[in-house]
Amino acid sequence: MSKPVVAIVMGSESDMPVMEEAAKVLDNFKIPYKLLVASAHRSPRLVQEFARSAEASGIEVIIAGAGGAAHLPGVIASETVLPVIGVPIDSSPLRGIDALLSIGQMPSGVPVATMAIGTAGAKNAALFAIAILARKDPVLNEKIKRFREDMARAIERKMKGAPDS
Ligand code: RP5
Repeated sequence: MSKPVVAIVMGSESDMPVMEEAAKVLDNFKIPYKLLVASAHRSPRLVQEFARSAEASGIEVIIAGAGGAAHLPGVIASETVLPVIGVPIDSSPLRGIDALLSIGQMPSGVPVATMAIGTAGAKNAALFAIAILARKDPVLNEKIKRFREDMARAIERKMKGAPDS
């Protein structure tokens, strides 16, 4: 099996149902990835070790999902220059609004790309990671174009079958 180029990190095992959606997209595009549960506050050493060694281990993009105070993507970004894509998880009583604001409001100097809350964000995080990888992979770039075309065609087909068309 080829070495992972994307890492999907999440703050808790309870984030897995959302973050699995990112993994499924990467599977469809045949992108090798690794999954890791590491919490910025419960297992900070693990997060630090992962982030510091990610670049040298061949990872090119990091997707980090967390709920609540959601400092995981920012903490990872503070320890690596790899692009970090944050996914706010709707795991708290505030339904992800807290995580969205926390991940989105990174002070200047250390960026985190912020996706939508929940499964849409997880899927888009994977597509965004693929778009980054595709900048130096023309075959992957074509796959993204085909994916977009297929998406448009599926909607067009549905509309053609709809009563008023
Ligand atoms: C965050 O706290 C995790 O990312 C998760 O979304 C949330 C709740 O974690 P658990 O209490 O379910 O482990 O750090």
